[in-house]
Amino acid sequence: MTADLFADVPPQQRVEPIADGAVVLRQFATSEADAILRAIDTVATAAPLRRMQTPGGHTMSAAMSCCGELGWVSDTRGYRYQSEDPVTGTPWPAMPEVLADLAQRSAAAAGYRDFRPDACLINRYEPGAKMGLHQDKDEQDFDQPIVSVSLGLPQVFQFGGLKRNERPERVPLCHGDVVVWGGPARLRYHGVLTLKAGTHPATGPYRYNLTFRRAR
Ligand code: MD3
Ligand code: FE
Repeated sequence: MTADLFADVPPQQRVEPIADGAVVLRQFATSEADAILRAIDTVATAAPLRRMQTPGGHTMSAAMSCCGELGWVSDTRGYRYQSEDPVTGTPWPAMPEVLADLAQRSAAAAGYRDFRPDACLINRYEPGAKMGLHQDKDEQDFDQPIVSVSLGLPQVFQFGGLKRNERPERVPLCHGDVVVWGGPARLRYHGVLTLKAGTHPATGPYRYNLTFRRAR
């Protein structure tokens, strides 16, 4: 008889402030991960993951899609939010309830009581993929936070200052981790280092990151 002594022990959820205005909710999404991944599959069936062009003519290494009223788009004309997917020419898929609900509960746990995202950007990283230091400033109201959810392989997040030249801190983000970025952290430079190869039971060779935004 080998009873599972830990069957009823909840995952190690912790709240870690990582900077003024930024809170990591470790393992906040772990119990919902499979439902979130099914929602990502549903979105990606209608709005395929694609590698976008940068205004400078490069191809991003992360594959992206969006759901919600607005989606973030990059091409040689610039960065913007728009209501249609340029690949299909149709509106982005609606934000699945499981995603909208998670975003709202995460923001509330960090003190933002009525966060109603109108855009969710889905990033999928394969080994070798990264995202260089940048600011998220295509949204209209910087008083609104951004909620990020990491799933699958771990990846090192880089968190810099308000100027590109400040040396970034490194924070590993793992399966189920949620981060809420608001207040003075909202316009800080950030990015992720190159994803190392591996296999995660839930996502295989990939890391997914969802970012929930209020674009308008
Ligand atoms: C700090 N994504 O989609 S998530 C992005 O892992 C993006 O895919 C990264 O940066 C990723 O724009 C990082 C963490 C994150 C997201 C948005 C932020 C940190 C942030 C906005 C402001 C400050
Ligand atoms: Fe970003």
